[in-house]
Amino acid sequence: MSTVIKGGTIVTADLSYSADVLIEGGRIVQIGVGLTGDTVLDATGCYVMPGGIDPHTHLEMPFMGTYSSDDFESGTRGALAGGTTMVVDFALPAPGEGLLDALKKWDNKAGRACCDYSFHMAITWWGEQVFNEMQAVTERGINTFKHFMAYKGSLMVNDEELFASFRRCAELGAVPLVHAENGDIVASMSTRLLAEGNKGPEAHAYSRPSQVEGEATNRAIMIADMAGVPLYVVHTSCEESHEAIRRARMLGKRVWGEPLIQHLVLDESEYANPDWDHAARRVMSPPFRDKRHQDSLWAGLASGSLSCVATDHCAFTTEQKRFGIGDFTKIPNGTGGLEERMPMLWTTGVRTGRLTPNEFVGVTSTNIAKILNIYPQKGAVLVGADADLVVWDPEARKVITASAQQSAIDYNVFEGREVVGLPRFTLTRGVVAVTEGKVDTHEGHGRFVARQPRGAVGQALSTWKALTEPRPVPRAGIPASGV
Ligand code: DUC
Ligand code: ZN
Ligand code: ZN
Repeated sequence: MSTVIKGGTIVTADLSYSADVLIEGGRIVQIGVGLTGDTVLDATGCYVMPGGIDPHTHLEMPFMGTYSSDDFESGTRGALAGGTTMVVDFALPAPGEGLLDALKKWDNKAGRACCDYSFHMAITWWGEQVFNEMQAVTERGINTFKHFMAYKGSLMVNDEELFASFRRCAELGAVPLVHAENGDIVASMSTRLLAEGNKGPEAHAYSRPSQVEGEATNRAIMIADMAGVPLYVVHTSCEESHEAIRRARMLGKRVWGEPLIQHLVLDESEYANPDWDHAARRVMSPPFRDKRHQDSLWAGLASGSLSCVATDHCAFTTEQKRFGIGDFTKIPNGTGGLEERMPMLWTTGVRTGRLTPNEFVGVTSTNIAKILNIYPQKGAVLVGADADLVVWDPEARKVITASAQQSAIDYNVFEGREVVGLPRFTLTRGVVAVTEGKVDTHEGHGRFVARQPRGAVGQALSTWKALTEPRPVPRAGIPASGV
């Protein structure tokens, strides 16, 4: 059985052109004009693009005394509804738990996924077992390791542990990821805010100003440089962090930054809303920022200093958020966005002229596929690539509302906003999962996507060599440098 997508304009990260796409066995087998197939999908007036890849989700994650409420079924159903055809979730070992044991748990949960998926492995503690198991994890097809520089007392690792883990990543050809916020300062500010009687959700934002993110991003970049490894900075939300990434890239370092759709669209005024539930539903880390930071993120996406747009989808119900009444530090951190990422970015990015359609494809799909080393299996419209595709109707519109969403939670942080640009069809390995808003997904259809290590990286590695190469031994009276 074959499927042909007819009459659309193919839009990739590099170019746009009119052609049909023929699919067989879950893959693209031909691209050309006048193609025929058993099933025809009409793409007239639409763009045919690689399905989105969300590199940052937390589905059914144990966190802050509860579990995030979207699991791999509802989360990936929402993803497909919004044009995303692959998610990368975080396997999170509890402190002291082995990486392979954690991976087993995530394998089980992800068995319910409706679209393809992969994992990053979190390094939440350090020891010989972690060091050894990192190799086994890479052999299982995971080439990225996440480090929390915040969440002191639970997930946070210190600088010594960061350096050791980054060095291990360098040896394995893996890429470290960081949640870059200075956890010591956040903890200290939170204690003080609470002591001064600031207990509401607005204090969450006061406890994590942009400087804590800028400082941690700078520190992580320097540690990665000394370890001779590239670095991926998740949820880049502010100018200070973006500035550090921009500078590092200008100096030839491989550092990537990932803004979230929430930070691009929603700002800190959400926390000033007098409705406690409204503000608490928007508590996430890093918090929403002001327009200056948002403008910086948009500029970074357009100029290429920032690489991917993600969601950090970590959805909690209102009931779960209310664990933090009377103490903002107990509000589970996280917001949803999987279903809205692509339509919202199209509406606020492409329709406003901030991004071209090709740049949209780059930041929602192709760039991350390249960083994760799965291009062109994913992130491409090319013969041989997986038929993870979205037929995008740039004129279709809807108003976002929780009552129509796929997510399991009871509200939507984008409630009431109109989006223009939606999938006419979403295909996951050739199977049509969404037709004009009608979702027809299959639990368990998703497969794990293995990712090979990227291998040694020239420039970054040379820093490590320079630091570790044997130096001339100074002799008495003769300066080693000859100066
Ligand atoms: N930030 C969140 O808001 N939720 C999950 C983890 C994180 O870093
Ligand atoms: Zn994070
Ligand atoms: Zn996250």
